[in-house]
Amino acid sequence: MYTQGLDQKDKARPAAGEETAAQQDAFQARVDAEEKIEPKEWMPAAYRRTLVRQISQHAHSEIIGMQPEGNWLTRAPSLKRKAILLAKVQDEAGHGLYLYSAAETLGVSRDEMVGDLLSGKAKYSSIFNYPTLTWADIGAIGWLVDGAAIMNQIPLCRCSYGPYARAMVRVCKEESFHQRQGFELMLELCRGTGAQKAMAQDALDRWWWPSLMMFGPNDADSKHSAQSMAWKIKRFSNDELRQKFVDVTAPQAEFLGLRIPDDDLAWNAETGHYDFGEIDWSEFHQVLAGNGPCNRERMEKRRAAHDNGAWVREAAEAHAAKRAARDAA
Ligand code: BYC
Repeated sequence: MYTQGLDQKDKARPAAGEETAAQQDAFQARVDAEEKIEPKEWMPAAYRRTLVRQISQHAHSEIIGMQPEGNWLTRAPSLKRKAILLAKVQDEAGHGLYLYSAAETLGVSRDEMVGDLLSGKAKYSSIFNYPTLTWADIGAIGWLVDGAAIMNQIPLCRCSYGPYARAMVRVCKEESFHQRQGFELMLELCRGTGAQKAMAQDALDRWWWPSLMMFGPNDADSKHSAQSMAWKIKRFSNDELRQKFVDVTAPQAEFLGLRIPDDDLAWNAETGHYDFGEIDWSEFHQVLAGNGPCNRERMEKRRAAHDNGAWVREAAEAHAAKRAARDAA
């Protein structure tokens, strides 16, 4: 439905060199007036490219993000936990699909986007290159990873590009359920035996820093932020969102009786925020370069799933062609 009519080459799409200053000014005025930009309306080529990059990477993250949690589906400790985890992993698949659809409204095909992921050209979130070693990791992912995702995604509900903003409304509702199930799982472990609490602490120790990296490089090193904020794709900078996440999460860790693995973490009454330690950016860059603990495994699995699903895509196309022929007759 999003892509209706996009198969006709749309006149509103300029080549970068053809854009006039007047067009760009008029576009910026619309953005400044908080108007939503819709698929067939004029937009600068760079705005379109930025959105395709961000939305497709976001979609890929949702799809690759099913793997670390999927790892525990057959080993969940009870039927209730299994049902909850299954629902969550299915939600992530749904998010990926809304996001691919939102990106398609910009004139890029699903095949192109998936091709870029499979060839290694397109990124996905660094966080999904870490392993899920124990059941507590499922709690830590819900609490921290979905918690960080919501912090980043709530402002995206006000993104200037209509289809992305609208997709985010539903995604955020589901993510907040995910975050709460993760926190509740951690709470149950923390109120359980000593061994269960130790497992929860170990998961926090391993997921804390990678969760902070989800927000991207520091503002000074974020090459896209200034332009994305001017276009109101991003509403807050990477560092602002990271700080909000730390401020919300530190008291939750205290409530759980867990220690965040950062000696520099301390409440600062003067700023009204928590101070926290320096992120190991060399680790972040290694993960982005494909050298994280699970990058290769994640991509191998995704490629295999894509190949194994070829017959489904072929069958769907054959079915669509048959229906189209029947309708035409
Ligand atoms: N990992 O200039 P910057 C989820 C890249 S899924 C990998 O600050 P920008 C969930 C960045 O792409 C969570 N790459 O960029 C699913 C850029 O490289 P390129 C995913 C990263 O775009 C299942 C370069 O570094 N959420 O919620 O202004 C289970 C410079 O960065 C990362 C989204 O995708 C990273 N962490 O800001 C549970 C949200 N950080 O493209 C949960 C939408 C940065 O030039 N995306 N890079 O080669 C965004 O909000 C923004 O794209 C970011 C980065 C804040 C992530």
